[in-house]
Amino acid sequence: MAELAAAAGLELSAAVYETSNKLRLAEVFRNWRLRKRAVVMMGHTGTGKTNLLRSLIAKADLIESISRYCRTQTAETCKLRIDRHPYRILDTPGQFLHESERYKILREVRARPPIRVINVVAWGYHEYDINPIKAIDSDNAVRAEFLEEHRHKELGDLRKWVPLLGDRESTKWILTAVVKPDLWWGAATQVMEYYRSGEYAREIKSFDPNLVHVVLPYCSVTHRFYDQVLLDGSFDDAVRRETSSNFLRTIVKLGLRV
Ligand SMILES: Nc1nc2c(ncn2[C@@H]2O[C@H](COP(=O)(O)OP(=O)(O)O)[C@@H](O)[C@H]2O)c(=O)[nH]1
Ligand SMILES: [Mg+2]
Repeated sequence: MAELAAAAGLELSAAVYETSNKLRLAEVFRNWRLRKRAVVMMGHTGTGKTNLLRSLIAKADLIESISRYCRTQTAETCKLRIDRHPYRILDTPGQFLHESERYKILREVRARPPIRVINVVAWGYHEYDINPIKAIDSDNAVRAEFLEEHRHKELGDLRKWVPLLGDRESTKWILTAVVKPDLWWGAATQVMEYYRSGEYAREIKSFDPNLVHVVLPYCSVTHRFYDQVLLDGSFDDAVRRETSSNFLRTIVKLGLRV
């Protein structure tokens, strides 16, 4: 390059050349680190993937100041820093209509291991574009059959995407974020047991017993279900702070696994 510049009659000092080389190396290294910490986000429509991503961008500040930016307005791919470490998070569309797109993304990710997954579940509290009457009864209580049906959808999803991940060699970890604890915290023991060692966990284990699967509660936003259902009062600010920082610290710990 220096020779070319000289041939073209340009003054390109060795120092400038060296610096430009270093800059390029730094860029290559940065990209490599980003690729190393690429995380794909899975979860059914209305579980809370996009809110989780937004919350991570904002809350990461709680651990350390973070420079962050989104590539697209819809935040399909977001770069952010958690505790100074860079991450690239892919927010996959969860709608039925987008299913093929979602699996296409997963196949692409699989072609470039290691795969890291943030899997968003919500104990069946999926909020999306339907008539709220299907989810909530006349006493403003959530219908048990609605929650059950949507937990079933979470399991159905899992059965489709886990086999696409490949084995433990290609998949470093799955972090299951059980979101919306502000709605179900009173039943936390039952909820966490279901995802950590119950039916949900067994489904992942049955595919590969060695997959690293970590399950943590996380509250992205305090919000009444379909703007109607009262929040669970036991999920107060202190619990929220504790669960949030635990979640972020875990991402950092897991992210450093190579
Ligand atoms: N109560 C509560 N609602 C949440 C939480 N996270 C997301 N939501 C709500 O769930 C709905 C779906 O969230 P969204 O992020 O769009 O889900 P996505 O379809 O998976 O991307 C929205 O109405 C959110 O306000 C949470 O932690 N707590
Ligand atoms: Mg979304």
